[in-house]
Amino acid sequence: MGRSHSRTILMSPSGKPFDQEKAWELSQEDRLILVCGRYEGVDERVRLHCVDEEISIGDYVLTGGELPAMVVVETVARLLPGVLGDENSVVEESFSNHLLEYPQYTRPRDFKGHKVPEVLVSGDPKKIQDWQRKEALKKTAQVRPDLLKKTELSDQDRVDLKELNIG
Ligand code: 4GS
Repeated sequence: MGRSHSRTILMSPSGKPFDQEKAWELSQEDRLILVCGRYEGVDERVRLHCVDEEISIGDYVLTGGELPAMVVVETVARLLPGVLGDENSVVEESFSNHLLEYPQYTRPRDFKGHKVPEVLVSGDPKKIQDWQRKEALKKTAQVRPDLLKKTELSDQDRVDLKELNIG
């Protein structure tokens, strides 16, 4: 395989916040080297001369960078071809960029009187898709309105958001 290009990343609270966009970017690399400090930060010379960039998984302090590294590995790995069973699911996911997941339902259709929404058992894929998109918009608007600023909204999305009295 020869010496493929690699990117060396230091896991550190002073790094750039890790997000899905960064995960997509890293998934394009031939290889990643994730450097984890333990207890203290790493030697400044390592940080300055051996590391391409610093990444943080969030504003809190852990004992070591191992768990942050695993978070990066898990997030990036599932974007690589062949890791998830269905390649399309990751692509579909990228269409709902910056939206939270719509509610999921499985069997049974009636759980202690709580029914699966009628539209989901309608067998109409277009109707189901529209419902899921609208629910994702609703959920995001309610719990993470900040994310919506980055979402690519269709005309229908804007109509739906207005209707929900949030947009
Ligand atoms: C994080 C973080 C972290 C900081 C490593 C104290 C040991 C520890 N790394 N995102 N020294 N948050 N690292 O807490 O990435």
